[in-house]
Amino acid sequence: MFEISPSIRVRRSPFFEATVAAGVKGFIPYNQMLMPVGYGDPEAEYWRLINDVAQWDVAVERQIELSGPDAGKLAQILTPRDLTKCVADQGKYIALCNHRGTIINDPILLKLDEDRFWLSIADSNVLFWARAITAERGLDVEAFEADVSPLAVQGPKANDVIAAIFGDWVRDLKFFWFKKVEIEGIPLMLARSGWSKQGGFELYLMDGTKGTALWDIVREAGQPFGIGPGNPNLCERVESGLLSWGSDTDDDTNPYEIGLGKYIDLDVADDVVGVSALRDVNANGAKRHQLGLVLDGDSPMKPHIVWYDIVVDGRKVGHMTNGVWSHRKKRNIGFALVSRDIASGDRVEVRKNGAVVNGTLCDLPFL
Ligand code: THG
Repeated sequence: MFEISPSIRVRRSPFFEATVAAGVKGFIPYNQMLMPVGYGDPEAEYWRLINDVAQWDVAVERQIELSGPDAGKLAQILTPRDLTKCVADQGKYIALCNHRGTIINDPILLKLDEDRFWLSIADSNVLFWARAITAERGLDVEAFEADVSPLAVQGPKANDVIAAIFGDWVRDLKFFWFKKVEIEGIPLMLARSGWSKQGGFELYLMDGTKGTALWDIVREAGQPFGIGPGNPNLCERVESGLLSWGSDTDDDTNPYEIGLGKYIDLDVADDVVGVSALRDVNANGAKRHQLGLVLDGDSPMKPHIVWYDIVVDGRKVGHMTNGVWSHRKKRNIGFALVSRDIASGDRVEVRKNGAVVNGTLCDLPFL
């Protein structure tokens, strides 16, 4: 076995000690931090998310703050999603694209005020990008990393847990909206959000010294509802069709290929990074599209660590970008990123480490 050597290069989450105390069994690197990936019983953790409620350390979704008179202008330049109707206390799922229209991150944007935003980022360096664009465009904005760390509470009983802590008003919080709250002196931004389709909240901890205290408050409040530790759940997110940037995307993926076209507004101003490339893609049609894939057979597959080739009639047509045994569909399922001429319903071959497995393409989500 290997171990991760302690180092400043691999930053620990404010919830690190609490996850160790909860029995975390492994981590993956994400945004140069450690993200917990399991507590020893993956299937129990899955069913807890589906039937009850789980708490996840997702501090790796770092917060890049944009602050200053041009912060709103910068936010709009960074994304081809129209932000004119986004108001304070509201969040939006956005794509960040480069000048070629390639998606380089898919953060949640939180609008704190007219001149203050957070980008809650996926696994790539948005701080460098935001600072570069700020300088190139001569904007009056500071971009920096805020001391803010999300703790997700996900599952059908998340409403009950969060209401037990903060009161019943939380049940009316709208999706991606958030509110500043405090519990036992711990400052938080409470948002209805999270990377599952089972419902829930994210508690954005605004004081990195209080991670264990917050973790324990949630754990205590969650006891009557069967709460337990978990992490962003591969099986649930694949069943639900949620994108993992950097796993399901490559260096040439644009938002239209992966079902994010609905978050692209082509009539944003011409100075929005990537919009002119995206207008071309939209006019000419994307080369690839993302579909679901159900493999034949009923023995659970191993986790995916490379993209598998997808072949039709001897022709390579794309890749299977993830794969997992679905506990609800009782089949191995995954996402396919394939040529546009390949459609839902088509039979395909997946080439896995020399072996061939057949499967059928379908629409997403699976459930
Ligand atoms: N939490 C926080 N930040 C994050 C993530 C997170 N940043 C990176 C990454 N995860 C962002 N990815 C997603 C992807 C999808 C959704 C949320 C975060 C999501 N999508 C809904 C859907 O697809 O149905 C609705 C989106 C909409 O229509 O507006 O919720 O997990 N803090």
